[in-house]
Amino acid sequence: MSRIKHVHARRIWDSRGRPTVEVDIITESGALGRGIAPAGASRGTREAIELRDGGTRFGGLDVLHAVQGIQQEIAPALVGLEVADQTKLDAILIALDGTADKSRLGGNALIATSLAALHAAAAQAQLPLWRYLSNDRPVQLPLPQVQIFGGGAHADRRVDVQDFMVIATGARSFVEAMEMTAEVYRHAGLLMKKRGASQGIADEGGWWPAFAHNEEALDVLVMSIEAAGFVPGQDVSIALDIAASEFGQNGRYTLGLEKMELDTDGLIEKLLRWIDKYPIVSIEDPVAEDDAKGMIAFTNAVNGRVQVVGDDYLVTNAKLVQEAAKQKACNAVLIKPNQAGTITETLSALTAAQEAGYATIVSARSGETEDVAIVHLATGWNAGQLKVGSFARSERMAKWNEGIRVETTAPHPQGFAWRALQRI
Ligand code: 2PG
Ligand code: MG
Repeated sequence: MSRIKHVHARRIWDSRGRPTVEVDIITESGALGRGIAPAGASRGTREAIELRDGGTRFGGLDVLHAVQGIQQEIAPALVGLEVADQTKLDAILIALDGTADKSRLGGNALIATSLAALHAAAAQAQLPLWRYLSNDRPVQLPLPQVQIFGGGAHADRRVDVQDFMVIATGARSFVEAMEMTAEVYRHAGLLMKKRGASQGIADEGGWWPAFAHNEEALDVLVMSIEAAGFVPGQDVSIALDIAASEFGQNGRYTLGLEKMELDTDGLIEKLLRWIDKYPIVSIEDPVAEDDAKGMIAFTNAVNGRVQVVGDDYLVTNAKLVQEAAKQKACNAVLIKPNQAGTITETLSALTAAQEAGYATIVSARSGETEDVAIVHLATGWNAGQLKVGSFARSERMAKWNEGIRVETTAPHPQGFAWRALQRI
């Protein structure tokens, strides 16, 4: 147990070269915790609001007001507080901000502070974060979802679907999942080059695909899995983030690549055809965040055959998860700490999901940093799954490598959540 002595905030830079907030919290006995806010590009409208300065500097994205708010308002309120009392600390942050969407002090300021306190508490307890969070319950390393092609808002809408990902469903350890993914990623790159479809790398490290239509990405993904020597659907399966809010609202969806406009039923039919044709095990945001009817219809139509993940639709919000569970919309939730704004609210969304029998996937954002906290949250909270982006660029690899460290350093978690998808 130790009290907070210093709270220090600064502006640093994220993986897109944009400003973001970093907070250091130091306890009276000298333990240090550091939290960094990530940033999304395809954001749900109900997420905690990022406080950005506006104006022309750095495209209006500077965070000096958020940093100032931490120094002038948050720091004085936290100094002297017991660092391990996360619930109280987060309640103070929420009350200080005083808005429903965290727009006054900023969700970015709040999550960086909340995470810094969590790290400081773990450091104070002299435990790795995952172990501190596990509270001595048996927990497992998460099953990774890894992006191979980036599209949507992460690649200038070169393809409509945002994330074409793989899940190493045949892996029996985190290390093995990484080995299998590395081979698929490498072969996908070689195949893209051969087809003249390689245009570099998208925001999360996935190949930037010059494909003629969305299905070509699925075809090449299956070919990459085979070229890597794996059986699609057994060893390695496909997960998609459609991120449909980016190309549809009011029940109308415009697929730019296919020059096609679909209504909700049309989009659902298309996705169901993909599920029949390709080894797909997980689909995120299949319809837009305003399309509750569509989400219920899709979840009902797939009837447990695939994981249906709410991201923009549920924005890491316990109430929205509970409502969705009542309506039978989705059967899984993406958990992004900065959508909620504090660690306590993030954990309540995860708990609400676990109580509803939903699968949970802790996720990074498209704008990331060297911060590896999400790997520890996914493990320590026993989330079952982890989504980080692709298998390139150090802001992504830092997370995968941290998972390898957790798995190979004693004392270990109790194995690897290779059955995570079977819970659906
Ligand atoms: C998502 C994330 C990560 P962003 O939609 O799931 O891929 O993207 O951080 O841009 O919201
Ligand atoms: Mg998403």
